[in-house]
Amino acid sequence: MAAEKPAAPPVTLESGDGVEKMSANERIKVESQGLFYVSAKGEVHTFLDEVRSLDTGEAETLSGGAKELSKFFGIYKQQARGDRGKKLKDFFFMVRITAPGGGGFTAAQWAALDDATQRFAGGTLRLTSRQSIQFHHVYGPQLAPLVRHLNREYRDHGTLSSCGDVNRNVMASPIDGLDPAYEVGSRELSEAIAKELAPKTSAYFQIFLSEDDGRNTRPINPEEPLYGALYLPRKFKIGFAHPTDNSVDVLTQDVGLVPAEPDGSFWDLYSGGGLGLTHNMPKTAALLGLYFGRVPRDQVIDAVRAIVTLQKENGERKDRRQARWKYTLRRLGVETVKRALRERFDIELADAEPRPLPPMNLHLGWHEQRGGNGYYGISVENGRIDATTRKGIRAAVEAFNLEVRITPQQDVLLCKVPDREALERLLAEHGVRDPSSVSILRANSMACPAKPTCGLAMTEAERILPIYVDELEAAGLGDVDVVIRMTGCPNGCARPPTAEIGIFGYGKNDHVILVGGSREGSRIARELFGRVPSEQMVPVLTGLLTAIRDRNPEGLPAGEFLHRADPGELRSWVGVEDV
Ligand code: SRM
Ligand code: SF4
Repeated sequence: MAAEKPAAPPVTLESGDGVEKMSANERIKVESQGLFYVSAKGEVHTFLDEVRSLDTGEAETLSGGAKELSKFFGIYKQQARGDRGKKLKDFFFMVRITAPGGGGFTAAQWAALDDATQRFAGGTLRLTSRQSIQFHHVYGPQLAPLVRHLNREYRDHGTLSSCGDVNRNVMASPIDGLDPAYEVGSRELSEAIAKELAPKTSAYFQIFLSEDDGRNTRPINPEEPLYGALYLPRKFKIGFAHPTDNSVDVLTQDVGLVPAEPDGSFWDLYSGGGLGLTHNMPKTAALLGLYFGRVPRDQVIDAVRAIVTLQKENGERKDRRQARWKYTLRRLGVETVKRALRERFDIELADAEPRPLPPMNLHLGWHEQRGGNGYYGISVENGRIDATTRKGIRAAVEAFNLEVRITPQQDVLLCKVPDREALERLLAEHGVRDPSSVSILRANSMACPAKPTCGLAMTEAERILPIYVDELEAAGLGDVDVVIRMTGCPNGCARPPTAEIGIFGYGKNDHVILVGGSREGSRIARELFGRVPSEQMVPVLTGLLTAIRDRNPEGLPAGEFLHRADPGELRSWVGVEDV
């Protein structure tokens, strides 16, 4: 038998390997001099040159090099996908904003985001699983005007670092500050971290915001004091739970923080979570964060910065599939990393018993709000706000001067509502669906965009899951309280590996089905079926939901029931032995 090939030694900043040994992405970053220049085949031009060509319609889309840099500015090059997923010659962009802690948008900010939808993005507004917003179908000439609009009307640097090899949108439980019982100050921390870890070069300003053409021919300030010229090896994610709410799925984050005291004075620190994997590549895996210990509030930002620094120095820079912190951490060893935090970065990381994780909550309907008002959660299926709901939310936000937050389940919270009845009346007049009329099955479900916009999608997700739910409801299963999450590929954007039933695409027509995640996000679900063709999906889901309802005499939560059930027996109950 042939011996297994030994793993190649990592190529990192620490290993001393030069950029020529690293991946093409690393070369693009370093040659950009702080995201300013695009180099291709010996020729160098500015990113701004490409934006100008889009403005005039001379170019339909960005070049390959610019595409990689554009992510740091919150921009994704996309292409429509037709029947059978074939890429069409219809180029556009997806633009994502940064919204730490799910926004807390003022009425004026929400109006600006809503206006952007109509003016620049073909009417699309998509809430994301990291509490942000994406605009799809942004065509070349609209790209820079959209970014400028968001900066002017929504927030300074409003799309910077929502994508790219940097820290991404920082998540925080959307009820912090609203909940009357506990306030842990996680939204302030998420804002502070977003600011601390945002890229610092002048490129974004020079490319999109400055009108001084004469000064935009070379970078004014290419320096990145924290990241350096190569930025991070990969994306980096941070999230804060609340004492009663783990909707941020805290163990799936690169750094996850759970309040250890009810006032947020101490935090349990977890690190090394991440969900993406590649089919048939066992060295990739969905992994949960590991417990490190407890940190005082005034050192949370220092601890996060220290972990980012360790990832910058030690992360793999040749093989991007091995470049996430979850792999770096396991290669270095938890004890080594903890020691570095304590000794090199002076973090007061105390050994402790972690507090139990709270469950994920949806926050739909009415809730008492700290300070007297109420907040109201509206269910938005897969985060895709249709025109009716969009108009209704806008009318309500403007009529009552509401604050808007986005949940990690892609839903909306309308906050500081002065008059509950008046709000309900106005929303009903506009045809916005009352959350109590949405089945628990549908409200719990979540899917990623997949086709037609995502270039990595293998199968459908956002467009097909509602159809499956229709059929399950029609079969009388809408009351089954189970969390189903579906994605079009194993990257895990709607977090299927921590769901009670997780589904992700495999090849053009098949799906992997995982079962047994927990409401607390404390387990990775296990694979029950490896290849379920689309035609079999409804029978398989019907079988699973029927088993949860009828073969669960103790009334265990769905994830617990599926976790404990014998896989062979579960398959036979589903009535599909082997697909
Ligand atoms: Fe994601 C890439 C959409 C949350 C793991 N994700 C993508 C891209 C940008 C595709 C691409 O690279 O070309 C998708 C855009 C599709 C489109 O047409 O809009 C995309 N990801 C999304 C969103 C919109 C899904 C949603 O249903 O809301 C979420 C946007 C979050 C945000 O606002 O920042 C989104 N992505 C996630 C999550 C969940 C989370 O962060 O809580 C994950 C799993 C957690 C993790 O990171 O491990 C996730 N996305 C990925 C990966 C796999 C990363 C990996 O380690 O392997 C990719 C591909 C990549 O990075 O190479 C990816
Ligand atoms: Fe695209 Fe895959 Fe993410 Fe879905 S999970 S949005 S298909 S990358």
